[in-house]
Amino acid sequence: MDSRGLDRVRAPAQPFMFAAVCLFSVLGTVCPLSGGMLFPRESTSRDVKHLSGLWVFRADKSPSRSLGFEKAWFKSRLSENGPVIDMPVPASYNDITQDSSLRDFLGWVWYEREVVVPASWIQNKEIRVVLRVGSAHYYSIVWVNGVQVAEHIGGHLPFEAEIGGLIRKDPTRPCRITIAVNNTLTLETLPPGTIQHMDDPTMYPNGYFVQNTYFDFFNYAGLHRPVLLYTTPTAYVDDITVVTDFSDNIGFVHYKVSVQGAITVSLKVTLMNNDGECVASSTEQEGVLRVVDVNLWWPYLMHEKPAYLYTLEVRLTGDGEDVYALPIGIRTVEVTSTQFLINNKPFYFHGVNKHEDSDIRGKGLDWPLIVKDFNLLKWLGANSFRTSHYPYAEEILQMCDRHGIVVIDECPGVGIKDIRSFGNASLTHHLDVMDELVRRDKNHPSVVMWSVANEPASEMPPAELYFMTLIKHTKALDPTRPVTYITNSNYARDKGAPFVDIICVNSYFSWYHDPGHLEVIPIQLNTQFENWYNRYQKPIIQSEYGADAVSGLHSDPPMMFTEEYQKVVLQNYHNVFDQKRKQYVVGELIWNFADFMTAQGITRVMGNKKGIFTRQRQPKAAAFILRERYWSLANQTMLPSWTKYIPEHSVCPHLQPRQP
Ligand code: BDP
Repeated sequence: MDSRGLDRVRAPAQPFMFAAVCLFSVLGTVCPLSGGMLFPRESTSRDVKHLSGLWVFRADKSPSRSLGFEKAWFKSRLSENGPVIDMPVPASYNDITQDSSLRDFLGWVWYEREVVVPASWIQNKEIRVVLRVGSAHYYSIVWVNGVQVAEHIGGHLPFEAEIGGLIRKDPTRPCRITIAVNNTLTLETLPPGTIQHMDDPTMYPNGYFVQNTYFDFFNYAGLHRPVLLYTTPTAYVDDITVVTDFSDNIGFVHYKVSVQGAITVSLKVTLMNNDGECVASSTEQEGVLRVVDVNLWWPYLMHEKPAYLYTLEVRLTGDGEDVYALPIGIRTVEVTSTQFLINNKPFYFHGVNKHEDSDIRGKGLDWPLIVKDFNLLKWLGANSFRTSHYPYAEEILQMCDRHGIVVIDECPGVGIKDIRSFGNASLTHHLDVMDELVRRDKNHPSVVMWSVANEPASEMPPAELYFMTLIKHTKALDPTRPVTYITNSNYARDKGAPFVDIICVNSYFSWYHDPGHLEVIPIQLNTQFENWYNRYQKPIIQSEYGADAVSGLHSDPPMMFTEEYQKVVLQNYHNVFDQKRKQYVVGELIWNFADFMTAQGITRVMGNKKGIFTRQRQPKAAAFILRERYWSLANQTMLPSWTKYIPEHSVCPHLQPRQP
């Protein structure tokens, strides 16, 4: 099958930049990509036009999957060269129809949408019109009125193209946007996968092939996040980088603004508090703003007023004017040999691992689901989550900033199991993805750590150079945040652990090991922690643990797959966490927040059932265990100054405020 470019030869790895750990060198080195990727926001100088809704769609089911390119489907309306169906955007296409061949489709699908562009955008040649795709899984090519404007590899990060010139060429016709998306995964994509051709005619139909993957979630595909058009003046604010710090009651906002299209740059940078009052300002493109009586950004449940956000408004003046307002939080992050510190105070992660996953929508961004999930996180008393196993939508990180939910931001380096995925081409792509991820997420106060991979084969010999390179590169991009990857390998054979700042370990005692034997958990978990700590003297997060439970399945005494068994697994883990968190364990993240869809297989019953909520977000028994625990942890770890807090919906006695 034609994977069109997924196997193309790539340029050699770019030289690494080792930044000195000093804030100004940070600002000088973050993101070697050309151009910024600021989230599109409306302002007095910028319009945003959302293209969410119904698009026209066709999967290219031709044997080679390349009919669309042979017949140039992008040159005219899709409906003119074959049958089309309605397809909502954003959404995965897989679960939208009754057609299993579309659910399990491999290859190119085609989306199209015609847009009427406001006349003012056409007439005013002093504005840029930018087409932005929030994410398209996995490899995509974009045309506007038949002309290719963008190509992007990678399924979880945004990309853009300036299309003003093109749409002005023929202002009388609507602007036709065509996007072809291919979900094929290869040994060099992130995540990796392989295509297996089944050539035995006695067993499989002619031309039969399957996609093999090495990760445990359904490879949903399509236009997963919003597609939109936005405008900027031709002289515009292209990027902003912010690094924050504080001393006593003074906050410091180190910022750098990058401007494009202006001959001379004249700027006004204003920092506003959340009442809209100016607290500091400057006219320099790069500098430090001093904030007296600073309100720090604190995690949820750590402080009376968590998630305090300021607004950094950048106003470019001169021939035209551009205004961009970036929400920022002032906080610091630091790691010692036994602690994770936020604003110099010990922070204990009591949270979850998630997936972007729900009925019908698959991995499509859905506001009701996002808000429901945040309500559940807060109900649970969770203060954090990991974006297992790929970057989540920016809209979700913005919610984290606003609600004080701390994030371990993971790149899609999941399932790196085959030795061929440790080659130069894979590494180069992995470095590129980290560049894109840091460029997009560097200014989120909620993001406190980068995870470069999940459970790679980190005991294989090439893993040492691979992870050393990757982690050093990520630290050079952003020396202000710790970097890790998630391991399930043997502590003594793990090749990348010397380079991480924090050890993140996944383990499934009494599930994948010693199934049914709950009694082994205390000893095995204790041994796990002691081994890792004694060898590396770095703080440890239990980044995954859990057990499948089919909602409504019961057994006492507990048996695997029942709600009781899931509960008891958790309780056994918690007893050990309570001993070790007094020493060097700095977090516990349950696997998983909610049940989620996987490929079909003999160990999965309509998906992975390790959720403490069902896929429809209803609680299993384990959710109540975790809720009690998280609120009790919150009451033990919140700052002493905070004594007035009474949680809403509180029913448990331990939720009462602590006495001074
Ligand atoms: C872990 C993986 C996660 C799986 C989980 C499981 O990191 O993606 O879903 O196992 O098997 O090892 O439930």
